[in-house]
Amino acid sequence: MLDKAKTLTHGAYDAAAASALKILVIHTRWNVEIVSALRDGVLSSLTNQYAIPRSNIDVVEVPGAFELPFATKALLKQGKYDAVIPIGVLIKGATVHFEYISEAATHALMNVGLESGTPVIFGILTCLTEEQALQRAGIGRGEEKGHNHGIDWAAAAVEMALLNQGKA
Ligand code: DLZ
Repeated sequence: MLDKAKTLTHGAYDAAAASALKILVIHTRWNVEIVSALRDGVLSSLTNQYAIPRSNIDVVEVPGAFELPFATKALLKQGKYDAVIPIGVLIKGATVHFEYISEAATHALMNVGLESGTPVIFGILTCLTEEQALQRAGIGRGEEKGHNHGIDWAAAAVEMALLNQGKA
């Protein structure tokens, strides 16, 4: 089976430029166990794979996925970040809440990235069940733990930040 992580991992890149990047991670307090695993996947990949010092990475919390676009836009005004990784988990429930928040947050995050000129990664899992979300955070309950998508989001953030700096 195709290793999904590999499809998002770039080839040769400017390692020195990557290690100097300043990254903003914003995560929700909803679905905290899954979100924490994704956040830790992001942080571990940025610091270990790309040698970005932890002091170059700010981590901010917001209530839920709906707040991620506003927080991204507000914090980008500081002008100090090369990329933003907003992290949230939406799990389909009995109402149409899921559809509204998924669609609104997805479009708004895309717009913040395009309007600000700073890469904003799509770090929201939109899942039909909790087990799907656990699998995508690498903490599945069964024998198969799944793959932590935070690793892919870190790779995407580094790749897009370097591209934005003309160092891709
Ligand atoms: C209200 C709500 C619901 C039902 N589900 C989720 C969810 O699965 N994941 C998530 O991140 N946030 C959820 N929220 C909260 C909204 O995103 C938002 O924080 C509140 O509606 C306040 O604006």
